Amino acid sequence: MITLGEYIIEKQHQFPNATGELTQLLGAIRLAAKVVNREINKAGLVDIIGATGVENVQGEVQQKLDLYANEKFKAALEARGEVCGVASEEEDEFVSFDSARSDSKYVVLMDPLDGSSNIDVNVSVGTIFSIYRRVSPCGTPVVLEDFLQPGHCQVAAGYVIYGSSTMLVYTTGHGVHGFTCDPSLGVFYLSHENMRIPDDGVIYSINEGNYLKFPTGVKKYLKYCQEIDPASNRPYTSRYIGSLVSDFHRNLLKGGIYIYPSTASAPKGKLRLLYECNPMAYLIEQAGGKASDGFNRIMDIQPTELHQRIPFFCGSQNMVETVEAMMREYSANE
Ligand code: AMP
Ligand code: P6P
Repeated sequence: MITLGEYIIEKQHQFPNATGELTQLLGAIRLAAKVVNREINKAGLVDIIGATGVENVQGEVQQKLDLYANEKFKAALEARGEVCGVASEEEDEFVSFDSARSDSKYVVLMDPLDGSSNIDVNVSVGTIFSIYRRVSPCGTPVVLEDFLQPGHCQVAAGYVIYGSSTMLVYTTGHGVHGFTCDPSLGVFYLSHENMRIPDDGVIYSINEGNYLKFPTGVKKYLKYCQEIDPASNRPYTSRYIGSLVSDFHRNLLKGGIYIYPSTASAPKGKLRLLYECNPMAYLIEQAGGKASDGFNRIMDIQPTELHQRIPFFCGSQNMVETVEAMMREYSANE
């Protein structure tokens, strides 16, 4: 039984020149995850459930636990000292930590509590994080360009899923590893080393309520999923939780595809490139899967805005390639 902390330090030793800064940063995320997990598990008992009435930059009403999670992750990251700034779904602009942190070489982008509208109906939610080396000189104030890096520059990425059990899943570019929290001790133990997503799956996750607004290629793919063809294990199964981390985690374990495409009303889709799609894309690629916007690799997209949205196709490699072929075939007429 190896703990998350022991595992992180063991991996650091594979980098003789490592200073321990990334180790410390990952430790801060581990601590904040425990604090948020504790509050989520008793959300029904204390007055931090439900909306604040305040809208975030996305125009979405913020749930109180959204703000709580945002504050706890920011505080843990600032206190640990390895991060010079943070960008968050809950923050209109990036947050530059005080000058004492300007020597730090990492920035963190996060969705502190994704799927939070599910909290008051007791459905799993998650935290998503993405870590980069800053591109501006250490010792100077962090700048927007430090956050607008393509996903292939990520140093690390991961998520916490606050579900039937709480897990932390992360990658630093050497595979995907999952740790399960023992609530009696508040300790994350290695439970899923070297997670791999099957090349094929029989689960598709999409909000079919938007069907009429989907691109033709997506409509064609959905009908493909629903055709009766036992030889290719179709019809597939539709599973959509409405919480990205939950749908992603299930597909990672069982195989499957998650799609949030552009729609007539949302031409860039709903999910955010920097702190939802890029970290999930890093994880899925490290697990042997694929992530695109229907045409291009997510991690090659050059960001232009902090909260920019992007259509998202993510999961088992063969499933993503099948829908990408349909997107290419039918996009010419759209
Ligand atoms: P550091 O000097 O701690 O910032 O580490 C330098 C680089 O070594 C990091 O950007 C990673 O690529 C790698 N590294 C250091 N510590 C770890 C760790 N605990 N797990 C995985 N990679 C690490
Ligand atoms: P819809 C939650 O708000 C989220 O960002 C993802 O976690 C989830 O997959 C998606 O939006 C759900 O969106 O439009 O289907 O309700």
